[in-house]
Amino acid sequence: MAIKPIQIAPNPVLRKIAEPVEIITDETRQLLDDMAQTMYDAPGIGLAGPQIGELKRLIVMDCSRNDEANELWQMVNPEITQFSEESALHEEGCLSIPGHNAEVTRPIWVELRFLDTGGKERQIKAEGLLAACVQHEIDHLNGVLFIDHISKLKRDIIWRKVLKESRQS
Ligand code: GNR
Ligand code: NI
Repeated sequence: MAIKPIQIAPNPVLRKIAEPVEIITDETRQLLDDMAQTMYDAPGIGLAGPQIGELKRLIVMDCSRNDEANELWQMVNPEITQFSEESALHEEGCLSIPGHNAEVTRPIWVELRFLDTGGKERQIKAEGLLAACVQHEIDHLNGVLFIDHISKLKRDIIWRKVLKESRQS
């Protein structure tokens, strides 16, 4: 297991489309374990491949509360197959846009299909924070960031600060 450096905006890798994983090997599982360790270390509730510079359709999530047992999800090629008509606002942040948060409107539940670490196809319905998180992570696989879901005014304010911070570091 290893903690990998998290890529920060405006790094262009965060705007690329990640490639599906054709075969799940020990290397894939190693990468998913490194992603989990990186997520827990950050700490965050989710992490997608492009955030550690790996343009592969891999995500990890753990939305359990601090007083609950860990609930680690490791997903290969996740796809949303259905989403609720009803939406809700959630405060979101992103490890690749540190220090900035915004309220994002998203469907309150999604059904998704993915391969687990053994290559088995699984289908689940995600609700609550897990639903918001999985949509945020799948967005990363498509080069989309949470700021793309907010008003242009708010996005421009955050983006100006992101650019300024990147020049200072
Ligand atoms: O740690 C994170 N918190 C979070 C809060 C609300 C909705 C989504 C997230 S994901 C984020 C970690 C991250 O950047 N994942 O890509
Ligand atoms: Ni993120």
